[in-house]
Amino acid sequence: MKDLGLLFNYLKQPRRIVLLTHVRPDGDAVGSALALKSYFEIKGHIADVIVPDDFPDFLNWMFQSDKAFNHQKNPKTCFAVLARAEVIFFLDFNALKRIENLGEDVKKLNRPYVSVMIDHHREPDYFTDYMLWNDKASSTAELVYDFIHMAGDADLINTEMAACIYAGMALDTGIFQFSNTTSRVHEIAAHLMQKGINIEQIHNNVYNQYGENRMRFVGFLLAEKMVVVAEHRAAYMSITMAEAEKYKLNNGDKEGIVNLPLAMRDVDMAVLFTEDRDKIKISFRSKGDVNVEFLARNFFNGGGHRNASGGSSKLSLEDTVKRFVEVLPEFTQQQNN
Ligand SMILES: [Mn+2]
Repeated sequence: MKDLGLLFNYLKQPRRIVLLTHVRPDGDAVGSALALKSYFEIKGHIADVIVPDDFPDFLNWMFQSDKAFNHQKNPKTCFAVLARAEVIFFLDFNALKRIENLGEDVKKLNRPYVSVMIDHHREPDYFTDYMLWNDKASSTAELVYDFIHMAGDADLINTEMAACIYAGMALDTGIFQFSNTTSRVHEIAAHLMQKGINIEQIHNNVYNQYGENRMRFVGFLLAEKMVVVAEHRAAYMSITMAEAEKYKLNNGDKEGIVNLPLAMRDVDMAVLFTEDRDKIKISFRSKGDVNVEFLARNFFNGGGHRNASGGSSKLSLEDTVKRFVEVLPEFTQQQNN
């Protein structure tokens, strides 16, 4: 692994930079990419963001979010942008397989480029020249802040960049409430506030964006679909494609729903199964020492963080849920040992 100082040196000349996020990009991924885009542009580089697929509408307020290239919608343009990159940043993910088809395009590049990973997920693949990786960091946005700091450019952070970094940290910490909320996170947030961001507006933009359909859907899900497994202090819910259709759920409407059961006193783990065209997507959330990363990694081809992980399954929705219920006792026992 090369020293970041060499990278900062390389970036003294104007470069063509491409910034990539993981699939189904969240606020941390998009905020990190857009903050870096602005930063690199201020520094005189050409910087393009490529997302593998759509990001949620509630991130559309982010500065230059309309400039991001969507690989799923415009694969040819994206490949052309990628092919002329001198530097590629991999943001908020740590293995090429996490960006699916876009990762295949990266593998096809036949000219040399400098590669940089900035990420905070556990167990990275070591596939880049440079890494700013720390699984103790709250978010990739926090590491993006550190990156700009290390480059000696904290003064260049403007209001738009600050808002993107702040939103990334806020979303990955559940608005500064999860265990990854360190004093450092608050220090950075304080510095970003000094850059003139409007916190109330950011929170309204990100969180208070429910349509009536989504509000009613959440009611339906909690009333009709949530299953509480009291003896394992767990709760799970599942969403079929037909239900998503019936309630006309938009991209992003399922965000955050997985967390809701954790508001119960006697629940330490919440799981959401979402039926997709070719697989079941699974989100895991937990409180305290309950390590859902272990569950996601060992049973559902996923991973992430101790209290927030993702996975997937090729079984049917019904069989995926069945499998979860089957492995739950084994998992609880592991946790207690
Ligand atoms: Mn993240």
